[in-house]
Amino acid sequence: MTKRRDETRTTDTLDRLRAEIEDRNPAQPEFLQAVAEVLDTLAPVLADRPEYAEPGLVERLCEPERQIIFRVPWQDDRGRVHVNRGFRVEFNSALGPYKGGLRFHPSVNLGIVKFLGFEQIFKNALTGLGIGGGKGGSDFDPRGRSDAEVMRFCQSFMTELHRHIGAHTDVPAGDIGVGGREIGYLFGQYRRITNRWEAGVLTGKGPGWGGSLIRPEATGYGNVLFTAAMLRERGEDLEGQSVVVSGSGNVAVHTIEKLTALGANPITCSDSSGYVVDEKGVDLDLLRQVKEVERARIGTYAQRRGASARFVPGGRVWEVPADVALPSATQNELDGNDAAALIRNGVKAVSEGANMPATPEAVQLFQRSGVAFGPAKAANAGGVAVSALEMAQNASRTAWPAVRVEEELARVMADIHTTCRETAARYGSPGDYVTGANIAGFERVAEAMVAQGVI
Ligand code: NDP
Ligand code: 2IT
Repeated sequence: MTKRRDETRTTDTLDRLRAEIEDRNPAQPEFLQAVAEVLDTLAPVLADRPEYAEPGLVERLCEPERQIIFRVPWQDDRGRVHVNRGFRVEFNSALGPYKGGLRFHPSVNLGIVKFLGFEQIFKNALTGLGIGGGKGGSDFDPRGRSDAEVMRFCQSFMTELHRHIGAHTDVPAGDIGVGGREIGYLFGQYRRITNRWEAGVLTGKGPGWGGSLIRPEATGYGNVLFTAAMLRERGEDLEGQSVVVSGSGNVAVHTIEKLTALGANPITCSDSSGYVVDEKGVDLDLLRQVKEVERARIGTYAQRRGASARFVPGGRVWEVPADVALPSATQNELDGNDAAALIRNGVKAVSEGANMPATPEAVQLFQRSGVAFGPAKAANAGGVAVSALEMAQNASRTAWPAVRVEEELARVMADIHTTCRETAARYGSPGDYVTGANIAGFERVAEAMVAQGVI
């Protein structure tokens, strides 16, 4: 009874706080969405642990420690000057150096970077590997740019960013539009400016110069392992299940690879031009040739694949019936209508490879319909977990074999799955991975923030 009263009181406090945050951060809908999704689940833990409900703790958690915005001028191949905007939001370092990727996409703005940095705090806490939360990027559009243009952009971006980062301060990595090529150019410029071979300043490096094996694979592999763990709780496994995957970048490709290895049948992939459905299962070699080697559009896959594949311009993969759905492209790519279509078609599990791909309405529909739902903070934490393992290898000047990294990744994902389940059950929401992930991540950060005082 008292507990319920405490919970009502904390819910009122959280509602007030949410209104204040909305006032203070206008025109940042994605950030406000990410904050609301977390605050909506914290009432039970704040009622249970009064020290975390102390005035100011949640407010501090929702305000970045530091936000850096800078000009990024660069010249294209014809000598024309372009001016982009660069961002790094250093959100929370209670558990370790700021850690999180860089996104290069025309849609990037401060609100997007803040939403991603906020998510990263909880995700990184869930890994248990001692990393704080941050994110960065630019509204630069790499599409159609030559390697030389991308290199000049990365060099200009790092010319400013270098003064803010470091192996013990802030460690960026990749995200949308930033993969091995970009990390290479960024690392080269950092090394040149600082005259330091400081491998631990960036993760996602090439395996010959400080990168960890399995880092490129880790996010997609991790999400598939998390999905398999959710299915196991229901007495099922992935073998023979049909899977709709969105996206065709780093996360999607390695999701498809692991699904195939485990005997599942990934039947779709997509990009912003539309999607491909391939009845025989996506041909990974062809997909990589089209997207990674040629950097072409996804329709090219269907043109070359033959009768089993069809390109649907402008469509969304969620209209294709499947047992499992793994959104792996971008935020808010799966809305209430998409969720309803998936549920109508009998989907059993949905797990977020991308960050915040399902809208709040979609998440609610899945949960109400008894679909197993893996939230991004837990399900896609494999990427940043292996980034932390890359930092460990760099610090000890060693390189682990792929099997060791894969074993560690599997251990971390299993641990996150168990932690989310146990936490959800402890707070009265058994099977609710959203509540489990938010509260478990929050507890770890809150404990460190309380111990370290008001800073
Ligand atoms: P990539 O750049 O490799 O691939 C992104 C894919 O998503 C492309 O197919 C792209 O299509 C599509 N996409 C991007 N933006 C949009 C958009 N606005 N509308 C429609 N499609 C879009 O990125 P990643 O695979 O690395 O990242 C995918 C998601 O996974 C992101 O949400 C990212 O934050 C998240 N993530 C990534 C991790 C990593 O380790 N890389 C770790 C954890 C999460 P197009 O080329 O047409 O734009
Ligand atoms: O969203 C993410 O977790 C990432 N883009 C990976 C971050 C990292 O530092 O590896």
